[in-house]
Amino acid sequence: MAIIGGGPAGLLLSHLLHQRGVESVVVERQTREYVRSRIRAGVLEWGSAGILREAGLGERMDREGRIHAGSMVAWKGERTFFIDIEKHCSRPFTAYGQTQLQEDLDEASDARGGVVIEGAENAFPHDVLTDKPWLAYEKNGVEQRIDCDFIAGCDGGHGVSREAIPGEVLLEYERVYPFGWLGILSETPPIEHITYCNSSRGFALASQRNPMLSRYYLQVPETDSIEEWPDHRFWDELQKRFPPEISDVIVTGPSIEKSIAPLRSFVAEPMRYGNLFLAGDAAHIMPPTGAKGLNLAISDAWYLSNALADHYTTGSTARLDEYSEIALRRAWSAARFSWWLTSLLHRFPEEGEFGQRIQESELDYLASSPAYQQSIAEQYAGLPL
Ligand code: FAS
Ligand code: PHB
Repeated sequence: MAIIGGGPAGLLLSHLLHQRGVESVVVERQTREYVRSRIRAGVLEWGSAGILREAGLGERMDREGRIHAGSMVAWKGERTFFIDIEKHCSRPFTAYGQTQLQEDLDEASDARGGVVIEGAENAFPHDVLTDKPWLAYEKNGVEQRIDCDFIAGCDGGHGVSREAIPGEVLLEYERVYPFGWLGILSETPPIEHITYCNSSRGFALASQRNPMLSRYYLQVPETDSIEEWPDHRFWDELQKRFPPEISDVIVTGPSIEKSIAPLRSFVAEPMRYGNLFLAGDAAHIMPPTGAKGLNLAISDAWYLSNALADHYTTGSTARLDEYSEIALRRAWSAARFSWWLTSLLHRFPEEGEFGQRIQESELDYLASSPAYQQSIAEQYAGLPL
């Protein structure tokens, strides 16, 4: 298999295929250092952690990751409520950064002699409707070709794989949100719980990477730049959005990373075209609110590697034929939950004060309803694979 993209989806797919006796080559546009430098996700669902452990990739995650029984929600500048995922569905999640996972995947690839071609330019799938597809790319200006049985497009939200699917076949669904997430990393002790905050000033999130590395986010207008957000302004605004019982325990410090991520929901159908398969952000983009993007990349890689292993061992194409339907069912479930949680927790100016009060009322109801908590807990924890 030829895999375009050496992010979590591509490297995990390559690792899982190797374990199933299927050979693959990964072509990655950037260097591994650059890929690691992108600060992204921080939450692994129960199912994702299980896949990584089963694949022999869980040792550092279990050592450095932190298992959380649930997440905290704060609203109205005064109310807080702990959504007890452990109690409601016995599938606690693990706080473990995507950067660490990328390092683990790189290390596993090196250990197994994985072939990852960095600095690969102009990769593009060819003849995907034949049984002899091939991948073209350039390395140091020299054109290269990989003849293969299948091609996986794991090239993220701005990759090229989708372009190999004709416009009359490809269906794209998108919702763009009028704001972004300004995120910082600081070498400070995080607060205990991952805490989501609905405030009339805008959304805020407190997260973590390790006992001395905190991750915080603020909803900011999509037109903002990081230059407009010096550290003192970030910390001041963050503490204004959280209730005092939380803002009083936030330890501030200099940021060591600062970036703004746009928010959008995107799903492309189908996730298969002939012998080209899409996985991860190449097929779907989630607003990070629900912490689903990375987890979907993991489940796509797991579904696809199992389907390919089935094909090579039994000759059956049944699971390959159902890959797109199964992966899309999970992607749309995550897209709905991520859209709903984004709509509940962020400030939408066009919704006015009525919209703010409706959100606060829904959070009041959440705090009062075990049934509602159960529903949110099982969706946040991740539905069974
Ligand atoms: P990735 O984008 O990680 O990897 C794709 C790889 O393909 C990249 O390394 C890229 O260099 C390479 N590539 C692209 N085009 C190529 C080409 N033509 N040829 C060769 N290689 C090519 N998810 C969460 O759950 N929580 C979060 O807080 C969160 N924050 C995010 C912030 C940002 C700014 C972004 C962009 C995403 C965030 N995500 C978050 C989602 C993120 O974690 C993705 O879901 C995850 O990286 C998906 O992994 P991949 O599908 O491997 O895509
Ligand atoms: C993170 O730690 O980056 C994180 C945590 C929870 C989210 C999104 C991002 O929902």
